[in-house]
Amino acid sequence: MMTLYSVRISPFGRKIKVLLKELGMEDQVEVVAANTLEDPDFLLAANPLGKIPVLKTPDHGDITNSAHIARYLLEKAGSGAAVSGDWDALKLEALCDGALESALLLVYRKRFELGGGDVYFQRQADKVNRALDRLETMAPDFRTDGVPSLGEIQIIVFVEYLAFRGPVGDWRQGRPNLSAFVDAVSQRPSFQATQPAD
Ligand SMILES: N[C@@H](CCC(=O)N[C@@H](CS)C(=O)NCC(=O)O)C(=O)O
Repeated sequence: MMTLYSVRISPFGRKIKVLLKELGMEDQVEVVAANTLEDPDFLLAANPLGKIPVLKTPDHGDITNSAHIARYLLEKAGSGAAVSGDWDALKLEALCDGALESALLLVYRKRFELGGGDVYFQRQADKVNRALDRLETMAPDFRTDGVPSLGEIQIIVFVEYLAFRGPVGDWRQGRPNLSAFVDAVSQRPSFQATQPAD
């Protein structure tokens, strides 16, 4: 049994939880809550950056960074894995992860009541909105049937985090194709069972 450090609200952790469900590997991983704000010793021992998710593995120790954890799980699932991690999927994953990093900075700004830095934070909001605009242009090519790719998983995780925390307003505004894709795919049990919550 492997251990995943995460919490329900974490979008990077949610990527891994959805992936585990879609790969049918959920029973191989126990999820242990880690509150990053408290910097618990067990988390810092596994990841000096104090970030989640972390996956404790029998063969490669503590793997940090959700993209690497995803790669590890896809490798374990083997060539017949239900979820695609091809280059298109990896590029989409990177776009959504990068936009999420910016969204998190905006959320942390509010939480820690950081004054100043307007130009810097506006740049973060611009990154989020440009990523959404790019996804809108790509959306007609996304599949709405079958198991989503790793990148498609992270699109759902990204926009549902935006909807939950609201750092940049309504992501749906002016993005009908992306909205249609999200409405169709987010109905899957893997997403329904991992909805963001505090
Ligand atoms: N690139 C990392 C980002 C991880 C990340 O930023 N996680 C957030 C929670 S969603 C975190 O741990 N934040 C606490 C902190 O930055 O101290 C990944 O993909 O795993």
